[in-house]
Order: sequence, then C-alpha cells, then structure tokens
Amino acid sequence: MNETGRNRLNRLRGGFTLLTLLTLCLAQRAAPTAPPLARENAASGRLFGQTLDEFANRRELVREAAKGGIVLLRAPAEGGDVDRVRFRTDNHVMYLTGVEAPRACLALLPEGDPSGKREILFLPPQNAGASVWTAPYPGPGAETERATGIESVQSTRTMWETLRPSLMNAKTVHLAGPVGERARYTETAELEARLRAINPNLEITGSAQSLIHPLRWRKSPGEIANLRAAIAATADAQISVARFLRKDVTELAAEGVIIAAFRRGGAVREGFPCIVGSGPNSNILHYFAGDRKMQPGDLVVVDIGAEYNYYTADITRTFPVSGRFTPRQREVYQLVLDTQRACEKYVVPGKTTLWELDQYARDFMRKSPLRAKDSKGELRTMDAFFVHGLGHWLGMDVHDVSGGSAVLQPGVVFTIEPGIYLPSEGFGIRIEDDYLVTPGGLEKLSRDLPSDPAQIEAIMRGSRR
Ligand SMILES: [Mn+2]
Repeated sequence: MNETGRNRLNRLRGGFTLLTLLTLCLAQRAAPTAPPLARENAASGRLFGQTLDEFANRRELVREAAKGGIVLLRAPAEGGDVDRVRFRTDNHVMYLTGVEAPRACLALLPEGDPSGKREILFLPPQNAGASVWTAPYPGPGAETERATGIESVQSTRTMWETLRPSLMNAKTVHLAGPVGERARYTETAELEARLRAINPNLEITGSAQSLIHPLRWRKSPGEIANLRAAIAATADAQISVARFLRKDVTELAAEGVIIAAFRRGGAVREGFPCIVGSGPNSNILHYFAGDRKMQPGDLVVVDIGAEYNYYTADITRTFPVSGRFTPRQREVYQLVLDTQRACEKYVVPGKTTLWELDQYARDFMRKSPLRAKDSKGELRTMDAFFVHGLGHWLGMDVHDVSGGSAVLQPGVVFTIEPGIYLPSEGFGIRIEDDYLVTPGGLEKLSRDLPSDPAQIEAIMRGSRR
C-alpha cells in the first residue's frame, strides 16, 4: 500500500473509533426503552443513515406507480425463542420505512381511499415483558409516527378491521413476490386468503417488486453514504486479513479476523458468507471458509462484504500466503487487474450496458499472449478461464435488484470483478471493486484499498516485520 492509501485508511479508522465512542456515549444516556429505530444517530432524525424525506419520497413514488391500487408489504416474523441469526427485516419494508420490526406491515393507499390516509404502518404492540429479554422494537402510536414521518402507525392487532373499508373499495392489491399457485404453503398464501375473505373480487398481483425495483436500482445520497461505510469496513478487513495470512493459518481463522474488522466498522452482519478460499479452494467461486490450513505458494481469494445499515459491500482481493506472487501467479494477476482497469475506462455513463462491458472484458483477456491448459490439457486463451459474469448491481442485496435495464445509468452502483481460474495450476485469481456511476464517469468507491501486486506484497510484508 502506498503512503497516501495508508494515511487515508488510518484516518478512516480514526473516524470510526470516534463515531463508535460517540455512539456508545449516546446509547448510555438514552432511555433504555427508546425504540432501536436508528442505532446510528437518532438525534439527527435519520433512520439507518437516511433522511425521513428519502423514505417519504420512495413511498410517494410507489403509491403513484401503483396507479390506484393498494400496496401491501409485510416483514417476516422473528425466529422464535432463541434466534440463530439477528433479526433482519424485509428489504422493501426497510427501503420504504426505515423501520426494523418483526411482522411490520406497510399499506400504501390510493388517492380517495375511504380511510382518508395515504399510508399506514402496522406494528405489533409493544410488550413490556419481552423487553426484559430483548431491546424493544418500535411500536404503534404517535412516538413512532414522529420518529419515522409515517402518517399513521397503528397496531397489527386491529389491522384487518382497519383495512376492511380500503379493501372493499379497492380493485387491486399489489403484494411482493409470487402469488396464487406459486405461493402455495407460503406466508403470502395466508395473506391472500385474508384479502379474499374480505373482498373476493380483489385482483391480487405479485407486482409490488416491479414498482420498487426501479427505485432501489438508483441510489439516494443516504444509500450511497451507507455503501461507503460498508466499503470502508470491508477495506479495513482486507488489510487486516492480508497481514494475518501465513503458513498454517486456517481459512476459518482468517474469517474471524475479517468479522472483527467488520464489527469495528459498525457492521452488524455480513452481506453474504465470507468467501476465503486458499490453494485449490481459490478455484471454487463461492467457497465459504473451511478448516484448510494455508501453505506456502498458495493464493487465497478473499471475497467479502460488510453490511452497514442494510447495505452491503462486495470486494475481492487475492493474496499470496508466502507474501510474494510466483512469476506465473503475478503475470496472471496482472492480466486480471489490467482487465478491470480497461473496463473502468470503457464505461460511458448512460450508454454502456453491463453485458457490453462483460463482452469487452472477455475480448480483452482473449487478446493477451498468455495461455493456460484446460481440463483436457489443451492450451487456451485466458478468456476460457473467466467462468463467471463480470459484475452485478450492488445495494441492499449483494446481487442487487435491477431497474429493468442493463445500462450503466448515473446513480447505480455495481461491481467489476474479472477472474481467472486455473485448476490445472492450483490457483485462481479474482479482483473485485465497487463503483458508483456518475454523470461524468465512474467513481471507484473502494479505491482506497490497493490492488496493484507490488502494493499487495508490501501490505503482506508489513505483517512480517
Ligand atoms: Mn460480487
């Protein structure tokens, strides 16, 4: 890593320590019953790093897109007595409300609805006994209305009575996900049965997603800020793990170092399980860390993403366990890196599609003089060993939703991740970074994390002093 990069990362680290301390102080002073709506900064009126206006604008746009129909979105329930995973709400519900609460249900109502309301969020009533065990989720009432800016926040207990006049009046209800036969034995089937019991003439569609995806595809300022924080924590984890790798370290131990850095950066979970593949495992695209001990001469593919306020990073680096690439590893690494850099230059915002970029990357690799043996022992051009797509949208989902087009429009965030996998030579290489499309070109959001092979080796030497 060069000096500038190191200073930048150190500054970022300093910033996070301060923020963490501040958050801890605030948390200690807050009343213990305060709803955990915004673990980050309740005083600013933001929810999960975004302004109330950002959430309100989205609800308004979805209401308009529903063209007179009702949009009904429901969050999942908790896991039970002891959850195996921390509760995470539905992405659409989070995107439109900023509220994390099990069994929340958002109703967006059309103009002229008999309720006289545009939107109602239904939340389970707060239970004093439950808060002995867990931090309370936000409940119905005026306090949550003020904190969220949602017009009306009512109890799920009276939800169907409250919605009955609206459902009697409406022609269409839009749910998220498959409905009808394709939703058999799911919670959606139960929801549909409820709706039909109230109004058998309702048209029930599964098209709420198609109303929301085009909005989610282009990121708002708050979403981009969340992605930057997720990326900073992930870059920190890449540096930490690079310094930790050496002979006999297991992939799982490396994963532990990664997760420690994520938590330090404020990430409560991973956007996807950590991919840490050493030696032959570097050729398995989605290999989740196992108990293999690393050996000198191994390459390790580390493909990881911290999730911050529901937004996930996705960054891959490939490290040599012994601290230096072999000449062969280095020439292949350089081709992967050159491909990524050529792709960055190729993008014309508002014009280039992700598919064109993918094709361009393959053509670029094909023109290289390098060759390798395929499984039949035949020498092939290097594009033959690039066995996955070049990239994907990035956001609340690691493979985020698309707006119905592959054009790289200003405001979308995506990855460029060329890779070359050579099982016959015992190593695979992938380099992945995250980009925001701006009107003038690409902003490489993960630019502070080096990928140049000499810089990668310098980072690793730092651990051996
Ligand atoms: Mn990816």
